[in-house]
Amino acid sequence: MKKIVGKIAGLVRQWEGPQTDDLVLRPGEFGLGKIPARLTPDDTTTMVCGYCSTGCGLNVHLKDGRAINLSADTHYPVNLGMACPKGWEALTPLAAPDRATTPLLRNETTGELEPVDWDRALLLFCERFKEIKRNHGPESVAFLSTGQIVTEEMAFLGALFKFGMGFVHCDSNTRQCMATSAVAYKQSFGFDAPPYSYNDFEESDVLLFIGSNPCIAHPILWQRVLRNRHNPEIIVIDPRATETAMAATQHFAILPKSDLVLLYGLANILIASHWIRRDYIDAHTTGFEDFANFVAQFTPEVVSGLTGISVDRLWRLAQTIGDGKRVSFWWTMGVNQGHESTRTAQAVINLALMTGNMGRPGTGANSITGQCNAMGSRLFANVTGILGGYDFLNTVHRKHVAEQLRIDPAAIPNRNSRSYDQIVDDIEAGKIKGLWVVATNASHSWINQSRFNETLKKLDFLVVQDLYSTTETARRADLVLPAAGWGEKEGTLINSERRIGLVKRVTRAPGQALADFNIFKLIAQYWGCGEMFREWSSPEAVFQILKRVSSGQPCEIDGIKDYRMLDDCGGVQWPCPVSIDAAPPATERRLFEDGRFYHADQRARFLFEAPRPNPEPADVDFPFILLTGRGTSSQWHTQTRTGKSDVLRKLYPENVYVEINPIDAERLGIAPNAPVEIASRRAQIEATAFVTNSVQPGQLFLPMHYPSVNELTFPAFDPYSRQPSYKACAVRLTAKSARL
Ligand SMILES: Nc1nc2c(c(=O)[nH]1)N[C@H]1C(S)=C(S)[C@@H](COP(=O)(O)OP(=O)(O)OC[C@H]3O[C@@H](n4cnc5c(=O)[nH]c(N)nc54)[C@H](O)[C@@H]3O)O[C@H]1N2
Ligand SMILES: Nc1nc2c(c(=O)[nH]1)N[C@H]1C(S)=C(S)[C@@H](COP(=O)(O)OP(=O)(O)OC[C@H]3O[C@@H](n4cnc5c(=O)[nH]c(N)nc54)[C@H](O)[C@@H]3O)O[C@H]1N2
Ligand code: SF4
Ligand SMILES: [Mo]
Repeated sequence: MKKIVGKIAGLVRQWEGPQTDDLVLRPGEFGLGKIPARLTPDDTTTMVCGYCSTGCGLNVHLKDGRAINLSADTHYPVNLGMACPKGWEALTPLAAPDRATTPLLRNETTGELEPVDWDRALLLFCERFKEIKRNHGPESVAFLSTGQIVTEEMAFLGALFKFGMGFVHCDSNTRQCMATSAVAYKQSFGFDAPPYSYNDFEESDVLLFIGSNPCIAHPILWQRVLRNRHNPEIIVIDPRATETAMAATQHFAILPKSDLVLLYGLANILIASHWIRRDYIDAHTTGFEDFANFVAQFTPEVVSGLTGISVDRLWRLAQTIGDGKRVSFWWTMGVNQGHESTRTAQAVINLALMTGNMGRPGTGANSITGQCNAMGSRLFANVTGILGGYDFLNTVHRKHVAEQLRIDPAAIPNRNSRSYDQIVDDIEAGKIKGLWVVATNASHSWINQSRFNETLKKLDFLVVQDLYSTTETARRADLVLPAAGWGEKEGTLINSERRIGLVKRVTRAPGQALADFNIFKLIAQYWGCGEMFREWSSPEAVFQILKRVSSGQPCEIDGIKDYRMLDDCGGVQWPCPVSIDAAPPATERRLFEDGRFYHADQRARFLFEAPRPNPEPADVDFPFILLTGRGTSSQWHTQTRTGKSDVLRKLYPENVYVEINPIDAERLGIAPNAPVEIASRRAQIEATAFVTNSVQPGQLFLPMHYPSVNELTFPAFDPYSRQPSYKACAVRLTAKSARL
């Protein structure tokens, strides 16, 4: 063991690199890979942004081989020279003083986190998790990870944990975000496949945004909408008059969580009015007759009563869809975060199928992803499916992947992992005793936060791997592993239109922080399964493994030769089989142009189910419905990164504020900017009143970026995707009582 440890200490030093001012980026290489030889140390290179799923290309300006500045890339096919404030400021958070620069271990006597070296940290990591496994079995340790590390790291983490370390249960923040889209697509199309390319924003003559606020959450995608030359009808379905709703041609301020009823009602009008494409339905789908019979009960009168939209406006909306030649349907968290979200997403898909708005330019049932690599985590993280979109329950799949990875098929679990909420339940029940949290700040972002944080106390060992030692989750850890961030390591990210883009190492991580990739490599060695991952030597080597594994799958990427090709092409969309005719592959591609879906019969399914009431409706004691979501384009989630930029901090309110309709404010004697209290059945928090017509009477909105917000939320989950319903719980609002 000693010999291995000595060797590994050497490896750590090697990966850290000397702590001098040497070049990070040398001519002829980037990070550990290759760049065009023309690059000089004071030149500019390009890479994709590491915040949202838009996946903008950024120019990185170098001095002496290190990044000193960023600007938007005018040639990248995604953003065409534009970037949002987070992108422009992406380097700043890397230099924050609270970066974790050494591993930190909790001193059991003082209770403080104290620096230790990597060797001690890794020995302890393995010792503690092995001890838990020995005493409680392979289901007693879990990890929670992310949609915000590169695909190669996600794949490594999932393979290491399940095949190498022999555990079963893991999930990621993608559950909070994209699980609904993944399940909905899989059931309807036969594979988790968002069909569009960004060009569709520009090609539509009608665009519907359902529970989606791109002006704030995907501002560069909104710029693509503004480039549309067809004078499009832009329809927003959102209880709030968001920035996007205000820019739309029609806004439907539906009652929260009434989307399913609305979408079934629209289907009913479209069918009754023959505004459907019978030829498309007959040729490419199954289940339409049953669906048509089912939606007949959703008459405009019934739907109007349940959604708050007048019968006239329902007709107008249906007609706009029916008259449209190229209609695209876009949805985001207003749909995905709900108690019946999978069926709601499928109700959107059904509208696109029945009107034949699929596979043609400017059409599609299009879920917009959230995090920079949520799509990577859906297909390549080894969490909900085996690497490359395979199924853990399928013997043939397990055997195939094992062959491709050259491992024993018995190393691949033959059952699915517990989902995030079930992992939390298992911790509470004492079944899961060890937890490893990688690149997510669960203590802030998980629903019904106080219970989550209480539950963490039941763990025997909590490891947090993050850029910062100060996150709400890291502060609760027994062991903190310091990670390098975006720009300090390399790999690929997959954006909302399935485009695989490249991230490069353009600056050095501080102190002893290591790329997640190298942390996983070290853990494999210390755990004793290093041999299994011998081929996983660098991110690009893993990329080659993922090409091999996913070959023949809908998400295949065999035709992407190497990182250099990604760099030259401005990213490449999947699928990209070796046989792809264009070289380099066409800049923008959409799926299902031939009407063939991924089910065995090549037909898409109409899936539906009776709507169910919101599990926590407003009542006499808690008369408001609380909506939550993104506040400004300068804030990112739990603010661990965006909160570190002076520039971004100037662009949003420092303290938590709540949007209140003027009618409610007046009734409750709440003046603009006055302090208020918001209480749910779980907690009470304070906020500043933002009196605005953007929310309807009886509703409140809190941005998710402030740590107290999830103390209020109610833990309801969609039964199919297990995605939390963050956007609707019952609360009470009062003016803050004057201090005595
Ligand atoms: N600036 C910024 N951009 C981001 C992020 C960020 O943190 N900051 N996060 C990224 C991530 S991970 C994600 S997932 C995306 C999220 O992107 P979006 O989903 O667009 O953002 P949200 O604000 O969460 O939710 C969208 C809208 O859903 C509405 N809504 C609430 N309840 C309902 C309902 O019952 N029905 C309907 N139809 N609408 C409802 C809300 O009012 C809100 O305006 O943004 C990504 N982009
Ligand atoms: N009320 C409410 N709650 C919500 C939502 C909502 O709409 N309303 N939205 C949900 C959604 S859609 C999402 S996606 C989640 C997001 O929730 P989180 O994932 O918890 O939010 P982030 O702040 O993005 O946390 C990412 C963490 O990873 C760290 N990190 C960044 N890069 C790296 C890296 O390369 N390596 C490592 N090791 N660490 C890294 C960051 O410092 C940060 O601590 O929040 C969910 N929570
Ligand atoms: S829109 Fe998204 S990908 Fe583009 S610069 Fe902003 S955060 Fe980065
Ligand atoms: Mo998300």
